[in-house]
Amino acid sequence: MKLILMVVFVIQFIFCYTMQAQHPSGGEAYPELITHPEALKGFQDMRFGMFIHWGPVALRGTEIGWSRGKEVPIKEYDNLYKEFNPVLFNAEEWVKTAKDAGMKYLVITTKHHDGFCLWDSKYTEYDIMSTPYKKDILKELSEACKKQGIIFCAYYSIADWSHPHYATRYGGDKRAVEESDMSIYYQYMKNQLKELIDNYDPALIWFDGGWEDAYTHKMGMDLYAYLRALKPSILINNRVDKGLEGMTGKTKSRKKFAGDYETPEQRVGAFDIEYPWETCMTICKQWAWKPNDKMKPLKECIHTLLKATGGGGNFLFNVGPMADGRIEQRQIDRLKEMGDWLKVNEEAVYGTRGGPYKPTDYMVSTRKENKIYIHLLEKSKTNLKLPFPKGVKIKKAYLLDGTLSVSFNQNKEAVDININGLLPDNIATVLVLETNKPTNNIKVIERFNY
Ligand code: FHN
Repeated sequence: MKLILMVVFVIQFIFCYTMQAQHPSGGEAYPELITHPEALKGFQDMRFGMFIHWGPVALRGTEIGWSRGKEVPIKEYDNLYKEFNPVLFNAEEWVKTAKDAGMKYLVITTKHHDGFCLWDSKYTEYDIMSTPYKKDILKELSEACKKQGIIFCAYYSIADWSHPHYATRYGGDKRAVEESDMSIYYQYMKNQLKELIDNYDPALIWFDGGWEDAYTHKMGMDLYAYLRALKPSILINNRVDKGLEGMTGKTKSRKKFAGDYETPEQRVGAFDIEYPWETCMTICKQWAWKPNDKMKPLKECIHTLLKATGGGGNFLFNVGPMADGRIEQRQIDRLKEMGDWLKVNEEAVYGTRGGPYKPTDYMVSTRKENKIYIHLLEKSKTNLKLPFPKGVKIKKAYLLDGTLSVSFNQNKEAVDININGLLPDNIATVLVLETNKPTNNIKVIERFNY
């Protein structure tokens, strides 16, 4: 009997593992590599993360990297680190801000295009240990994340305008590039990335800045394979390679290029529940801190989160801390408002996947186990007539916040739903349809007039 049970268990395990969507992720040079299934599931279950763009440029309030040689003269920009002393930096507070927002992971610019490193790197003096602050930001932040249960992740720029062997400067910098040797710079990157993995154990590397021709498709695939060999469960975005079509985040050919997920930027990605993606967006206008920058209203922040999750993606929302180490109180307050909404409605976000209804201006949908969550984005829309798949029976319909009663009438191909009263939440109200079977396999419902 025991042997039979063992055999059954092994068959079930093999079936489950092979049934998980297997995403080729190593590119054409490494067809055997696939995205680590459990790591990907964990990433997608988290749905919502904090992006942080920070560095000595906060002293000037201009854009990180891009203001070098424009609003800030190059020599001045490259010497800001000598003034950088974020004495009010408190890793525990930053992580608590993410946690209070309902964010489950945190991605920080360990090195942006300007080349300044927020950690104690053996491979350069242009790092946090050369500033008056002299403390390892990444050490403090990764430890605070671990302590508070937030997943620590590292943004790393391939573009590095301060490294003598990085192949190009950029528009603002008229200096001729020394006889750069990209193979030397490539080894520098591998050394630093190994440092990051060995010392701070990020769950994910968020690459950026791989646009120059001198950084090749082969380099991208080799770097992906190198990192997966260092840490098999690590996730790596599609910007490690050359597949990115501009800022769309869409990879030209998913098998040809390396990367585990796509990265549409400053916009909600297209509906896609087959391939993982994450929208990244700024809470203000600028990625790095800017005085009096225009901040997004709460409704837009939450609707963006819901449209991303309803579309099958994650949402990585960016804050830019100030030079003294604090995140602006108004940004903290906005994120706390998002967290308060999520506290009531978190079941409809975390652990869900997009669909089955494609997002509209009035509603998005998510699903998990035997439930479909309809996120109603307009208060006036209280009567719904939605196509509904044959063979799936709705057992219960109710508002997640329990405020109003709901009645429904299901026929062979549709369901009429009536919410008795004006939707209470000015931001979004979640309607739950509890069914008689799992909902994740319901085919996508494209057209419906709601
Ligand atoms: O040039 C960077 C920019 O500064 C910022 O880091 C964004 C975030 O995704 N990525 C690049 C622009 O696509």
